[in-house]
Amino acid sequence: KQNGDNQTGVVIKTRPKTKKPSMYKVLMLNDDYTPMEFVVHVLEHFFNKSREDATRIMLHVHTRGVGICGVYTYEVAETKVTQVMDLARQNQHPLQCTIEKD
Ligand code: TYC
Repeated sequence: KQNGDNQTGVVIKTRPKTKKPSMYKVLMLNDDYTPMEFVVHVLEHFFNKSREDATRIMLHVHTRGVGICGVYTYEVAETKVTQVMDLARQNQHPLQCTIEKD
C-alpha cells in the first residue's frame, strides 16, 4: 500500500516516518581574559573552521558578546561544549560556551 495502486486505481501516498532531528546552536560568549588566539584555535579544532572563518567568528564574539560556532544535533552540540570547556579550564581561561535550540 505504500505509494502504490492497490487494485482500485487509487494511489495512497504515505509519508516516510523518519523525522529530522532538532538542531542546536553552539554559542560562544565573550570575556575579558581568554586570549584571542585560544578562541581561534578552539574554532579551528572543535568546529572545523578555516583560520579565516575562525578569526571572523572570534572577532564577532569579541565585539558583539556572543556568536555561533556551529549548529548540530543535541548530542554532538553537548559533546563540543564539554570539550571546549574542558580545554579552557585546563588552560585556566574563563571561556564560556552554551547550547541554544535552533
Ligand atoms: N575578549 C577577549 C580578549 O580581548 C577575546 C575573546 C574573544 C574571548 C571571543 C572570548 O569568546 C571569546 N582577549
